[in-house]
Amino acid sequence: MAFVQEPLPYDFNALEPYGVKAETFEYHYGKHHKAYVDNLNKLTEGTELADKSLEEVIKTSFKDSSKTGIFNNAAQVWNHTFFWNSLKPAGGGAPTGELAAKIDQAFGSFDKFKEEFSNAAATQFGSGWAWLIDDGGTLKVIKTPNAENPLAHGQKALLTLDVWEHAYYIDFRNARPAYIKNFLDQVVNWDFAAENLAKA
Ligand code: MN3
Repeated sequence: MAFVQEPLPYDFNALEPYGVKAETFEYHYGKHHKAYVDNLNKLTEGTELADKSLEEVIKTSFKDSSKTGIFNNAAQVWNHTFFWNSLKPAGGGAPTGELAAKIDQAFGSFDKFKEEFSNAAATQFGSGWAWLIDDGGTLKVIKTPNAENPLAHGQKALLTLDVWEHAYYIDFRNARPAYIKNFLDQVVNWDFAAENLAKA
């Protein structure tokens, strides 16, 4: 059974009014994300990993230095699907309920969280990801290089932002801070983060 690219949870042009062009999804979803899926299928075809879940492939290959290529592609497949869901049209605003309470508890306030998250996303040198995670009941902001993700470390991801240059070059050119601000102001999907927090 081959690994499949999950459908984008909205139309390519759904985020146009909120700072993210359809062209970004044509490249980022249509070419970059698709290439990770295609590469993963090529690398695992005919091996025992081909029949494992994507999550199992990520956890297994992360610990095996002979499987770096498989890890990189598998994690990038998962990371991008998670990232598409971390965005929504007319997103932004502030979380509510238990998620809001846990953010206040961990960071002091929502503004402090935004500061810490923005800082992590801006200072990830080169390619990588910024994450809000639930680490054994405590919320944390972390950044990871390249394809690395919380799943590989046994942590629960709540939300992510792709800070590879390919994620923002069409909309914001080299201005990563403007891309981060637009994410938090206009497209971040707090409903998705709250759903992840509620999962066992
Ligand atoms: Mn990307």
